[in-house]
Order: sequence, then structure tokens, then C-alpha cells
Amino acid sequence: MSDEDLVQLLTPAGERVAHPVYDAFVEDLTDDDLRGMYRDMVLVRRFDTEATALQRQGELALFAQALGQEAAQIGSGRALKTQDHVFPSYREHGVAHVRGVDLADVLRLFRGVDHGGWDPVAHGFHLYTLVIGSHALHATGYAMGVQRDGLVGTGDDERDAAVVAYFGDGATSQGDVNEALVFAAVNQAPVVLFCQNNQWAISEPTTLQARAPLAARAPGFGVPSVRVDGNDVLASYAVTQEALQRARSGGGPTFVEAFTYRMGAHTTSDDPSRYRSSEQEEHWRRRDPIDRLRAYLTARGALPQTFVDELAAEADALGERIRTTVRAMGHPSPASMFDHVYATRHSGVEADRAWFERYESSFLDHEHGQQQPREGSHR
Ligand SMILES: Cc1ncc(C[n+]2csc(CCOP(=O)(O)OP(=O)(O)O)c2C)c(N)n1
Repeated sequence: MSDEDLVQLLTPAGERVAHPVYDAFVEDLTDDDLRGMYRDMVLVRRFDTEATALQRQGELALFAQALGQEAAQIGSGRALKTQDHVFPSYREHGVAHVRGVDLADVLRLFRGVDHGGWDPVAHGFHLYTLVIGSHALHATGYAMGVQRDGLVGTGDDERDAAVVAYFGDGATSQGDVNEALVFAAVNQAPVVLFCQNNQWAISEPTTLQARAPLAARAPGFGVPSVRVDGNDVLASYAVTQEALQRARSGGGPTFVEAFTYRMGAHTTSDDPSRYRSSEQEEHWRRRDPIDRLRAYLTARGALPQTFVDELAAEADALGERIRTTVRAMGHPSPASMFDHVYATRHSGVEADRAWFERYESSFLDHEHGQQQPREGSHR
């Protein structure tokens, strides 16, 4: 799949290129804003490295890296307003960070001590979804709710809201994403369907799933779409701004295809050297989104050494905090897995819990050499 027709504001070398439509969406960004984007990307990458190391040390069951996708996530995430609501997949750590989720909490799920790790309402950021594409429907339904609550097109910037679903290229092959497009289109739902095309669905390349760019599908449903260079944080910010403004103002859904590359493995259980070439990886390493923004800021004289040094220290401190916080997460009681299955108590779940507790305690008794005689048995 080629990278032609992509909206781009920064070339891979970090040179600013003009765009007739999208320049308008970045003209208000100050050097401080740009440094903020750079900072976010650097911190999230450090988080990725630490979490991967923690998995290798046996502290996490699994981890899904966002390595290489920082620009798509930070750019789009920074276009959101507080009142917007996000439905992520499982590698949206950059967006989580922008939404104020403590990155350590993201690891509660990957360590297996929690079903989620944060309060979705407090952050406008739903829990991670592991079922591919299902949350495109949740997002569209939620957006229809926002619309029916009269929170769209009122002209009040602090009130009008939009919803974003993040999913991968592989998810676009799922029925759920296509159904979401149907519902979003016919209801003109205030939703942005943000596809990070990182070119791989585990070992399945996008080329085996699509004969045309993924963004070309959406207009067939009646949803406008745009292809953006997902390794360009400015372009990702600009196209998401436009899509969110359309949604909030009552203009309906948009499909964004952010063309990027998953630089790491699918998860820590995967070995990409089995299915992709080192030439391809090297090609994309040269298009690293963080290097691109660093080159741009440096050429503008907007990246002073003091900022770079402070950021390096901040990243080290984050790494340290992630390590100590994860190691101190402890072990939840196994029965707590029944706690949040339903919002209110449910007799079926309570019966399952009671059975499980009896079963568990039989092991505990045995371990401590205190197994009780069964009713009616003789010593
Ligand atoms: C409904 C469903 N089918 C299959 C899987 C197994 N699975 C986990 S990740 C994945 C690939 C997803 O690829 P993509 O949507 O491109 O997202 P990426 O992981 O590249 O971000 C699959 C098939 C799943 N989790 N859910």
C-alpha cells in the first residue's frame, strides 16, 4: 500500500510543507504546543520500552507496544476536548496519556490485576477493548446518545461533543466496523472512526485484506474519509481537528486512515521476524515520528538543550515510577474477578462466585494441611 495521497505537513526529514486545507488547523499551534507534542511522544515511547522490559522480567503477562504510532496517537489525542469521549483498542497508550490516564494504570490490565485500570468517565477514555472492532459499534452508539442528549451542533464550544473510536487496519475487515459505518452514516452520528493502519494485523499485511486504500471504503457508506501520514504529528492533529469539528457541529461522522507502521512486535508474544523483512523495518525506522518532529523543532531553533535535558530526566523518572508501581501492584483476590461483571448484583454471577470461593478454599485448606473432613466422612 503506497503512501501517496496522504495529508502531510512535515516531510520525513522534518521540513514543513504547505497544505491548502490543513494549514489552517495548525496555524494556532505555538512552539510550546509543539514541544508539548514532542514531550508526549518521548514519554510514551519510554513507557513502551519500560513496559516491554517488565514483561520480559515476568512482571506483566503481556504487553502491546505502540512503538512507531506515537504521532498518530498524540496528534489525534491532542485534538480532543475534555467533553469528547474515546473508545480505544489495546495499544492506545499515547491517547491514554493525553487523556490524563496515569500510564502505570494502563499496566494493571496487562499485569492481570484489574479488568481496566482507570475511570472511563473521569478521563473520557473508555477501557481498552481486546475484541477487534467491537468498540466501533460502542462508539457509534455512544455518539448517537450524545446526539440525542442535544450535545451536538449547539454552537457552544464547551458543550458540543464528539466520540472517537481507535482501531487497526485488521479491524476494518471485521463486520462490526462495517456495521458501525452503516449506523454512523444513516444517523449522522458525531463519531470519528480513527483507523491506525500500521500495515499489519499480527502477521497479516493490509495488502492481503484490501485492494484499495482503507479510507476509500468509507465514502461507499456515505462517510467522508481522509488518508493522513500517521507518522506526522502535525498532520494527524490537523485532520483529527477537522473531523472532530465536523462531528461536534452536527456534520456527522468521518473515517480517518492514519498510515503508519508498527515498529515493534504485535505483542510481546509475537515474533515479527517470521513474517516481515528487515529492509521494511529499516525503511520505517528512517520515518520515525519522533525524529521527524525533533528535526523540525531543531531547525526552527525551538528545541533548547535545557528542554531536551529536562525531558530526558523526566523520562527516566517516569521509567523508574512505572517499574516500582507495577512491582507493588500486589495480587487481587481471585474472587474479585466477579465484582464488576454487572453494575448491579446478579444472582447468576453470585452463584458462580460462591462456587468459586468454595473451590478455591478447598485448595487453601489442602495447602495448609488443614483440609476439613467432608460431611459424613470418617477419620
Ligand atoms: C474478534 C476478534 N478476532 C480475532 C482476535 C485476535 N486478534 C487479536 S489482535 C488481532 C489483529 C488486529 O490487527 P489490527 O486491527 O490491524 O490492529 P493492531 O493490532 O495492528 O493495532 C487479532 C486478529 C480478536 N482479539 N478479536
